[in-house]
Amino acid sequence: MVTRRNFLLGASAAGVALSAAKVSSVAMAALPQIVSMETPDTQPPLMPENGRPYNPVVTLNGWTLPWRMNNGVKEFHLVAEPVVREMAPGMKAHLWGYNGQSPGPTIEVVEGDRVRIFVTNRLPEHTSIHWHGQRLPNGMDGVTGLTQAGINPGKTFVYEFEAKRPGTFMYHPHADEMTQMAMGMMGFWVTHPKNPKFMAVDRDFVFLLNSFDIDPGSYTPKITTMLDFNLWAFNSRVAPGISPMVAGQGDRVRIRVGNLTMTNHPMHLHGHEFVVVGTDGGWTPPNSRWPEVTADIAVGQMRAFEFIADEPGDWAFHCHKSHHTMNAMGHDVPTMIGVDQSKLVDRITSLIPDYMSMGESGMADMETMEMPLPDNTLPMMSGQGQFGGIGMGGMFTTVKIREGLARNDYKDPGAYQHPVGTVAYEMNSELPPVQRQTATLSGDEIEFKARKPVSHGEH
Ligand SMILES: [Cu+2]
Repeated sequence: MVTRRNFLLGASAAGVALSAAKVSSVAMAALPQIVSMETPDTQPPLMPENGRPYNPVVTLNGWTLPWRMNNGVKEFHLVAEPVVREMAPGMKAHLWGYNGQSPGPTIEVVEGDRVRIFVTNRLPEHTSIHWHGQRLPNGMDGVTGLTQAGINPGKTFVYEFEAKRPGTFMYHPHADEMTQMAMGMMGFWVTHPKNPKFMAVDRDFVFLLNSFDIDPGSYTPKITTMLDFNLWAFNSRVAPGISPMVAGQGDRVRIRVGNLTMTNHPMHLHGHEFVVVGTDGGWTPPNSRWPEVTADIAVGQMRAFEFIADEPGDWAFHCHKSHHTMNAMGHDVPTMIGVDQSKLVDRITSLIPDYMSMGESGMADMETMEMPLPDNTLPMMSGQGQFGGIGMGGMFTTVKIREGLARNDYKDPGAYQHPVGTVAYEMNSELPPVQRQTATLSGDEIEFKARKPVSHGEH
């Protein structure tokens, strides 16, 4: 893990190395130290040690990039490079990202800051960075060919502009986007308001929605996939690998989400209502907000939700498209509910001994089934809660609300301890007999059997 202290020490150490190695002092002095992250764990908020004060965000399964101050300019160094990202324990993906991870680090600045970003390309092809949603000079907008030349492999470009508008932003390449975004190149950007009291919250979580198509048993995403992705992720992590968002009871919580997938995601919070306080255009005026429990986020959009975490518990927060809460294995599985597969299994297992039938009474058996999976493949619906299998993968995590949490305590408090009498329970009594409509087939009438089409290309 890299701390700000390490970063600053590293920065001064670079100055020492410089005279020893006799590298061009101009070149070395111009480039800030490269700070990299080795773990996909959620890092604690980066408290600003210089510059204007602000209330830092917490990046889900991510971190914030430290900066150095250079004559009043905040200098950051992003390195586009191949990375190995653990998407959940048991599965690593070979992606492209920034500074050791995909997504890259969150960049946090304050309204009015002068920002200089050095972008070094260690990829095998040219790249660029587009600062999605920012007001900036046209030549800093990062569109290869249109506003700048591509950053060739081994080269470093400098972007410089004033962070004018406070709000929620993203960064991503505008060069061979189909490849570079499918490989995981993206990051979050927050411009904090000049007045830290403006819309202050107790906890401010950020993450990007992204998606990958990685065949079971393989490591590298298929970059030509247009819609039929099989790993739906928050910040290149999938359930059960996504950190919980931890909050104290009564905290005002903000969750900022950017969507860099190819489809919309109706994000749904359990147990609370939220309001959308921010969009791509900035903060929404209070009189334009209304309560929601689900808000759709279209492709390329950002949304900021806020709510008072007043109900303790482990509350689900997930995309409401149910195939987005499942992991790889492919979704091209025919619906077999009610189809007797026993004779089929006998016949196939004589050819393929490992064959297993699926889905005769729904897919819930996938939550616990020990399938013979290829290496580096996550079960479709894993994740255990205190009452058993959660049956979710993909875009799923929890908001864990606890009484009396310290203000800066973000560690997983474990499973919620429910007060006595507040958990749904099984009823033990004689049930009235079940009345079912009976089929009245006779003679050569044929029962109609329908099977769902297996393609879901239209998201
Ligand atoms: Cu979704």
